[in-house]
Amino acid sequence: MLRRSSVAMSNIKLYYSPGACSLAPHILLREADAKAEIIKLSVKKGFPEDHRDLNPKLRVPILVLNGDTITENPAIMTAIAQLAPGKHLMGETDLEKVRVYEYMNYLSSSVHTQAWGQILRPHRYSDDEAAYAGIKAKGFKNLIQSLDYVESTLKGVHAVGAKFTAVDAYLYVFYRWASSAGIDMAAKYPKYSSLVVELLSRKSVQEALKAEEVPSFAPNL
Ligand SMILES: N[C@@H](CCC(=O)N[C@@H](CS)C(=O)NCC(=O)O)C(=O)O
Repeated sequence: MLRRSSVAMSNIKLYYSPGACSLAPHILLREADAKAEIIKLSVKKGFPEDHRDLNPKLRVPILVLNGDTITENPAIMTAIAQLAPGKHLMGETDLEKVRVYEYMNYLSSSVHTQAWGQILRPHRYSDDEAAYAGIKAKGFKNLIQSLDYVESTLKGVHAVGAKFTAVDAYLYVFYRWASSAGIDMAAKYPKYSSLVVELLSRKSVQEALKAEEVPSFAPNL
């Protein structure tokens, strides 16, 4: 899919899987108003073998920027933010930038890899199938702990500073997943839910959801 853009002369491809963590850089590309090809690569049943060369780690998102392949959400979102420096998508002040990296690394490691990895992919934590139920249960506890933590950090509408940053887009991914897992996000996490209400008012988010054909999990506040 191609879009018009103010970001000149870059050749950008983003490989995504619907509703996966790749939704965050997808939203960010649209916030950056970048002309990009958004390519669906569903990993629901595992990473497709015929695309192994794209990323030997067998994961999406994958950003190909002027021929360079970039993986890992924090790196990809940094690269996208650099396309539109005036938008300060990684924060504006020095401290905001530090906070953005602090948050993104937490989301990528403790929340995604640890909690959600335990819940969705317990086989990564043990070869013993009998251990899976315990690993999933611990993952769920880790998830609740991380959602509580996120709620405690939200002071204004946005996660870092007074404006939208990449962290907001990333937080939306985990909000959707938690909602789909049956957690009553609106009741338990009102500040996180207010952030999602703000995100859903953004054209970038609506366009990304539409393109990926996934539901918004809009909170009923
Ligand atoms: N650390 C990577 C994690 C990427 C990741 O785990 N992506 C998932 C989708 S949310 C995936 O591609 N899973 C495919 C699989 O596990 O087979 C990042 O932050 O980009």
